Amino acid sequence: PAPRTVLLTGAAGGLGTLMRGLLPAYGYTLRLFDAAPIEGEPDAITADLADKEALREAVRGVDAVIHLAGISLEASFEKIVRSNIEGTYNLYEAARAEGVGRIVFASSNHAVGFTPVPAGEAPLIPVDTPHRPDTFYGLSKAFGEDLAQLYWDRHGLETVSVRIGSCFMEPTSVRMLSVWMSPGDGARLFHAALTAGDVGHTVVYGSSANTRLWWDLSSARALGYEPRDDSERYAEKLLADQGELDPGNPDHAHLGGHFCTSPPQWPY
Ligand code: NAI
Ligand code: 15L
Repeated sequence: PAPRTVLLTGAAGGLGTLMRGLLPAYGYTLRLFDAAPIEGEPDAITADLADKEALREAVRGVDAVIHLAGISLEASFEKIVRSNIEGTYNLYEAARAEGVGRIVFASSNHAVGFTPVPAGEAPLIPVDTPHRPDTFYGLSKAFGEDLAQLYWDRHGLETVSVRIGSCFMEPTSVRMLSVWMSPGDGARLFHAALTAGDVGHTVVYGSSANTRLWWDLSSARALGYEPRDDSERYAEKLLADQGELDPGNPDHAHLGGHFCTSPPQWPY
């Protein structure tokens, strides 16, 4: 049966807020979880991923989890370990113990961020390209993908790991012309990840059908994902402002962009 009640961790964040707006139209009832309180949502669970009891209660009775909570930029190794590595482990343990069948894990392009941008006619980057994290942040996403594989092989808990590109209202850089995922396509992809049959542990890239795409969307399409957007409609203005990417510029040479050279820091 299709999942109906879904725990959304990281519900107070940017992507969580977008998905709170879009996913109910697909028929989901969302249970919200975040360390930060969410205005206007008195039923949201305000707790940290370190709180194992709160996580057990949060996952009890849900059909699936969309796991967005965590540090979403670079931070000290200690902070990343606490929120993204131990936090994701705590979520998986709670889900296993409560018999939850599936998790959709917000991985990131930064798990493979040091992969060179495909030049010219070179093939798109496949999902089985080796992990090449560009930060401790990207390393924690590589860990999350491996944790998901372990929980599938060992415990039969399914995961779709979505290596999200950049999911914001609009692309704001020339790099984002390649990696942008529109919020509408994000909701379409999460819905496909929740409803596809027998996913085991499947890794997909999360982006729209961009003209300048760098990676292969076929594993996402195999889940039933049909992206409708293409960043190309923003290209003229962004290219006029910023110019084409320069492969000789280290900020432009890899999938992870400036995360490879001067990663933006988590502010807390
Ligand atoms: P965000 O930083 O806006 O939201 C993250 C949320 O997680 C925040 O509300 C924060 O309070 C919560 N959080 C952090 N540590 C926590 C902890 N220990 N316990 C409980 N809650 C905690 O990030 P955004 O952009 O919404 O991203 C959501 C997820 O998707 C993150 O895991 C991020 O790494 C991933 N992602 C997002 C991309 C994007 O384009 N927005 C791209 C690639 C991955
Ligand atoms: C990410 O993983 C970040 O969470 C998000 O804020 C963006 O920076 C995105 O990657 C990106 O690569 O643009």
